[in-house]
Amino acid sequence: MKTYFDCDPVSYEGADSKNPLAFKHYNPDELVEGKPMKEHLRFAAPYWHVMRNVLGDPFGAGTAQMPWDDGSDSVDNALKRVDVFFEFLHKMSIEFYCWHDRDIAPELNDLAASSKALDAVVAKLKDKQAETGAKLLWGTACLFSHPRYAHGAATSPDLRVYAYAAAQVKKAIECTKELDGLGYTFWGGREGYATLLNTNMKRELDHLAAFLHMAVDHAKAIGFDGPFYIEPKPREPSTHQYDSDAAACLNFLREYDLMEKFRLNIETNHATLAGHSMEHELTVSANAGMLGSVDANRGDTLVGWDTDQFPTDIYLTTQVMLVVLGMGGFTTGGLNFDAKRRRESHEPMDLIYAHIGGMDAFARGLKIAAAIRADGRLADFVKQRYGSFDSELGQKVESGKCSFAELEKVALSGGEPTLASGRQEMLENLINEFI
Ligand code: XUL
Ligand code: CO
Repeated sequence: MKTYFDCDPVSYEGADSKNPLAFKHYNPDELVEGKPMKEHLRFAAPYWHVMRNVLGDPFGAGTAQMPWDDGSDSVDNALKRVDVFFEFLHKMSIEFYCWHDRDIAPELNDLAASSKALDAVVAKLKDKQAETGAKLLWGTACLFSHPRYAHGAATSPDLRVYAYAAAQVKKAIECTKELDGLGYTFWGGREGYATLLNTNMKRELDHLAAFLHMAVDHAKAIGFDGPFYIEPKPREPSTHQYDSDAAACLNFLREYDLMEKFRLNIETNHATLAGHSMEHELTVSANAGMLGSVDANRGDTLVGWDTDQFPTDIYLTTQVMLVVLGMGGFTTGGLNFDAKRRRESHEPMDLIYAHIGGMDAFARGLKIAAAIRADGRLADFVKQRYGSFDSELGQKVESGKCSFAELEKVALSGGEPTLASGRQEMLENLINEFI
């Protein structure tokens, strides 16, 4: 069979290798904290960026060379892409992947025709999964590209659009189940508004919640057990998106009684667009027991939009892996590279280099995070910082059994508290000992 990526499968050669087509740090079977790296990291490739992103930007057309693609919306072309994608997964040793319905199959003239096309591609994906062992990390429906969703999908003011979106999600969940997908994602790019002048926010949120409850019911009806993920993002394409950050999503899920089936899928570039660090968003999610999966990428501080670049910053990957190890690792989720090459990196081989970089950066982050945990000084410092709450009185506060009157007595008799240093700089030095 013709191959499209001009290299052997990428393998681990160690930190001294100068081979740009080798892993320097990602050694899939190497044990970290007693578990193989590949099981910690659970890398996934996104079909939309790997196969469908033409690398356009708001100022210019696409540049990506896709010698396998005839540029048509035919089912044949869609089926051909599947072979190329699985060649890519194999060469990268990436075991998981993710898709939107409209990435893998074309949107045709009517819904029934689009669904039929989807069935044909899903059948081929199923065969390829069986042949290679690759697994679907999550599926999702694209409810943001087509003009019908200009005013939103599950928050559209037009019930006919809402129904269309429901039908699309119903089918996408069924396809996810057909492929033994481990989860299903909702990212609401158009679920928000451009102006509040024309928007009834309360009604839109009620509609969104009703939509998600119907999704939960349908998953139950067809026996799809995996979690649903909500992926927070504050804006782009909408001016404001309702799933703006992890805290807003958690509030929404709690308010509408959706906590049970949902987890969060946290993406780096969305965190930073929300004015948070990735570490913050992951910590908020993990503290609520709701961190499900990660879209691993990064933004560019000098460019204002969601550039979806590959993660290469070891400090960032260390922070991510500290939270992931801290919560005991992924269960259904993983690290999906929701990342694309720069417009100038237009050759198929650039996909290989890009993913090698992301995988090596996370392998290093994993090893560093594990070393920091084994060392223990960081965790000890944080534990001691809250030590006063380990006292009898502190435990009374934490268990909700204390009163203001009791605390007032302590304050009156204790004098002015002497504060301990937060030692931020010392801790930053400590982290750098490992990086
Ligand atoms: C958009 C984004 C999406 C979701 C899936 O910013 O991250 O690709 O991950 O719809
Ligand atoms: Co994403």
